[in-house]
Amino acid sequence: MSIANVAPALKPADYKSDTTPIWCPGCGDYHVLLSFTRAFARLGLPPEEIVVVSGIGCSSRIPAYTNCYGFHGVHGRSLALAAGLKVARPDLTVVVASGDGDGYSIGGNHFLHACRRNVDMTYVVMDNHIYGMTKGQPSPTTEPEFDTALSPGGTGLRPFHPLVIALASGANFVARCFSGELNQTTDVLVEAIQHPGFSFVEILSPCVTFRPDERAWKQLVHPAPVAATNDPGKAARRIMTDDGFNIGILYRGDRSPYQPPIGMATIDLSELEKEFER
Ligand SMILES: Cc1ncc(C[n+]2csc(CCOP(=O)(O)OP(=O)(O)O)c2C)c(N)n1
Ligand code: SF4
Ligand SMILES: [Mg+2]
Repeated sequence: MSIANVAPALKPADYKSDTTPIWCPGCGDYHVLLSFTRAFARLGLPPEEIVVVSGIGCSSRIPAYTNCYGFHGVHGRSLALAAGLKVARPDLTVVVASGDGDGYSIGGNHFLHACRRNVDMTYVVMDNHIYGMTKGQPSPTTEPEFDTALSPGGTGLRPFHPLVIALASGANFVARCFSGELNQTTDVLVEAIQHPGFSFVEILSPCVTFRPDERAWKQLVHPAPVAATNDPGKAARRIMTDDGFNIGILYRGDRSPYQPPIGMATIDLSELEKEFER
């Protein structure tokens, strides 16, 4: 093989766009972006074969900061968009980025059905237990006693348990990460992208502006004490009873990914374009 034919290896910087992130200094999402670019480089995927899809929120700004194809969609609808894209273009690697408000509140119903459908894509939720972009309203993962001017005395509401909900709904890969653990988050993303079917990765990513208390997460996280299982019952029991801070791959399933029904008309994208032009 001639050396001239060997494509140079891509580096994480090759997946970054020229757009400078406008996240607050210290926001956990900076590290999530780094994990994305490192994972893409490790997988050696050409940027034009990756699509990063998102909804709305600070976390959902991430497609603009990568050099891949991107779609900054409407609030809570990223999964519907991404599923359609992956079914039409199975050759592309589809990674969806969301936040706890975008993904579990307005997009909650789509989350359930995306897990159930098991389309081969990776769903990353940057969970900071708050609506960061709109200045600190409680989200479905905010602690009931979290007391602010926007939720005086706390909401008193039991938080949502995204990992158990994902498992019960049929996600084929479930992991929890912490943005500050860059190497581990990169390793998990590489596996999540490679795993067939719907992979769900919840990344605890502190909002230093509206949840300065989350700086303490760095001291609270610890590696999951047991290896990932392929038994959803066992995984659910472990996740239900853990302290919410064990990180790593918690479930690797073996369901076959969604395949469009045999005989389904193939989509002629040029025809679709003509429809839009009318
Ligand atoms: C239909 C609609 N409703 C409400 C909003 C306002 N809004 C923008 S971002 C957001 C919450 C984002 O929270 P989260 O997904 O947790 O992202 P974060 O900013 O914390 O990363 C809301 C309610 C909107 N843009 N569109
Ligand atoms: S408001 Fe919070 S989530 Fe948004 S950029 Fe600032 S620190 Fe990050
Ligand atoms: Mg949030």
